[in-house]
Amino acid sequence: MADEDPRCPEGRNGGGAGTVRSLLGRTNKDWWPDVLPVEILHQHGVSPNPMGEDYDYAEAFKALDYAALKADLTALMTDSKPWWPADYGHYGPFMIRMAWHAAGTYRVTDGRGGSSSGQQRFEPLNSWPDNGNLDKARRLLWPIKQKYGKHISWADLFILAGNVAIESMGGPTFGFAGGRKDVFQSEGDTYWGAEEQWIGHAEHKTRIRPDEQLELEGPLAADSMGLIYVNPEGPGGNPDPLGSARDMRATFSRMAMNSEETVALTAGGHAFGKTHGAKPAENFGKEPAAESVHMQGLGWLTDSEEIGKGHITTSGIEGSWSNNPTKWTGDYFRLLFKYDYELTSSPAGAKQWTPVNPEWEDMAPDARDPSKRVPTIMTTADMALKLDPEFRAISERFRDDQSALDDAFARAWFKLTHRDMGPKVRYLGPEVPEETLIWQDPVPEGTAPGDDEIAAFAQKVLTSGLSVGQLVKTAWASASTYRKSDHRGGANGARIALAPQKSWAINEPAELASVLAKLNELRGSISLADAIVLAGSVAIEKAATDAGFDVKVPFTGGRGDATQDWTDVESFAWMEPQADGFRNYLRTRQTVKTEELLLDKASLLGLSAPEMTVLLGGLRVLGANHGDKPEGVLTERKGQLTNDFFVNLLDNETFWELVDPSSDEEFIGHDRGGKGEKWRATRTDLVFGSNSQLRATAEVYAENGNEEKFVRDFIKAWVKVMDADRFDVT
Ligand code: HEB
Repeated sequence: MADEDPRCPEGRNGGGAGTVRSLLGRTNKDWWPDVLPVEILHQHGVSPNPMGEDYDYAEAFKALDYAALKADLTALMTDSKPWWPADYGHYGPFMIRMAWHAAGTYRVTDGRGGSSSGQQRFEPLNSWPDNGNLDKARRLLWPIKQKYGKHISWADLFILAGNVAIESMGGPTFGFAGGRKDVFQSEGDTYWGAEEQWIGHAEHKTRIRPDEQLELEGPLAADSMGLIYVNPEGPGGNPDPLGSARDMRATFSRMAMNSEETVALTAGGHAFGKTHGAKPAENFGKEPAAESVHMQGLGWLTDSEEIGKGHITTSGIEGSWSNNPTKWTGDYFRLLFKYDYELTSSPAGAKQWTPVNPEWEDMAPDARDPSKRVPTIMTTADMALKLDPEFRAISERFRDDQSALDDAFARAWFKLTHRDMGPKVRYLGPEVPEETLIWQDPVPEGTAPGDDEIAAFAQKVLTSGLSVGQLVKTAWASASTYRKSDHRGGANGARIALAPQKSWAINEPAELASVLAKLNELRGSISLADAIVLAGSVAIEKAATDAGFDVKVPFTGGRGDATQDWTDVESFAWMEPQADGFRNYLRTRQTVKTEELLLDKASLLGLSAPEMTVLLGGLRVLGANHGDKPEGVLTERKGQLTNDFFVNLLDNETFWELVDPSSDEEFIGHDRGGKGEKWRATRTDLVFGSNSQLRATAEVYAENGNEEKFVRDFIKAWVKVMDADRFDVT
């Protein structure tokens, strides 16, 4: 059933059944009210980015001395600093954890999170419980960041440091691509959860609660706010390895990782380093965002004498997984299967698993004193790899075949750290792998049609019998899958003609199939992807001409057509829209207000409020509503590109009533004093009259003298969406 679909992007489980939540949940201001509100300086289009408009990161990256940077990173790994000494004299494991936590916030449902903008530098991530002490890892990198300056972003540096760390300990990597541009403020558009308490707090509840029929709320990908994936001590702190396996599957699948990738990543990661729980957590300071100014952005203060002894607490769990924690070996699986493990407690009181009667050689060196040996450990999440039957089969295979683990780990790590970068054309640097991978959503190169071809096709489209509404809707359906969060989707590739998109309810499969069949018949050698966009442009030009405006819709050809074989159906399935306000579509009522879903969609498309407004008003009068429903079509001349939506919405002579008092989704517009029905509208339409900021924008488009401005602004915003994924030409 649709309303039980765990993929539903805005979720319905937050805080318990029936809860209405806001789009963004708890924000930085709620968690840390005292943080200086620097954002007040960046209103009305003022940018917080000190690099300025002219800075081109891709250009700057090309001038980077990549080999020198890698050599400096390699040297850093074993250059232990007294203010935060390296465990075993090697920062490698610490850097891997930093890189993994930078990438691991990604979720495939809305494409947000991930490493691509360096968000770990800002609240909330810099202060998340699971990111404990990673502030030091970033500080250790500062001299290198300072040295290479504009040529390497923080976001790229985090991931590259992870790669160099793996390589410097003998581990396998698959490649590295640069191209992650830093931003200079906390991303305000990401919903991280509705929790009012951090994990560890007595009131805190895990998000996956099978007893209460609670699944992981969409779009989230971790079992608690502040964690990257699952609670290492087990579900809700219970040392239940099978429950942990269940939660691992739920959370890792939210980033389109299968079980093999999940096992390879976790075991491969835990080949290295250790957990930290040498002292009870009360002995340690607050998170960075809550600390005093003299701490200079560092948090989780540990007494310097304690640091020297290695008495650090991060997760609270204490010990390493392997007897060789700074070397890539098969020891993780060897020990996991060689010993029985018993539940024990760390000095900090965390639940962990210790091998029964380990042999001396299977014990690990002490992090500060290699002459001492200490027992290894497993977390409850690690025990899941042995006790869950499906995970166990994979683990045994990896135990017996090191090269299979090498390959699976290297590939899964590359996917983890690059999958939010979008298509391969965005990759930079000398270590970009040749091989094309299905999760890169590859699209074969296209050829731009010539002017004559375009003109001939346009002529055929106009006499094809397809309506303006059909053509506009198809082009919109194709292009509007784009999301700036992970640069997936978009019109290039024409994946709208492939599974799963061609059968998404939002795309009205039967009608879509007939429009695509017609376009295929007419397009000649033009790619289907280009033909879809071009047909939409032709329709808009006609609609503008019919309204009395002589305008051109700019078209940039050259899109290619993807194949079904190179389309990751499962991972695209997560992208199915549950709502699209631009087509006045709502699958089922969500826990957030329907107009918030429009805002979310506009944000993923990278639109401003004026762009969202002008597009929505234009799409309504062009007839692009899902199922051709009448709501919001506030015009007597559907199919013409006019500002009628705004003029009629803001007409003082109309008043609005609920269609049915049991639902606040649909409304009837009456003439004041009259009873006759004039219009129908949804919440998504009416918000442009009720919200003060959107109303102010709608007024501009309803004003006398702005009719042509409306048409021109619509076309500009339209083309922006059509070309949003054209990294091949920009
Ligand atoms: Fe990990 C660490 C958990 C996955 C890599 N980890 C860790 C810890 C914990 C964990 C608790 C500790 C922290 C402290 O310091 O205290 N993980 C975990 C979980 C999971 C994971 C639960 C899911 C299942 N990892 C992972 C992955 C990776 C990793 C995927 C990659 C790939 N880790 C890691 C490392 C480390 C860790 C490298 C170490 C760090 C140091 O040494 O510092």
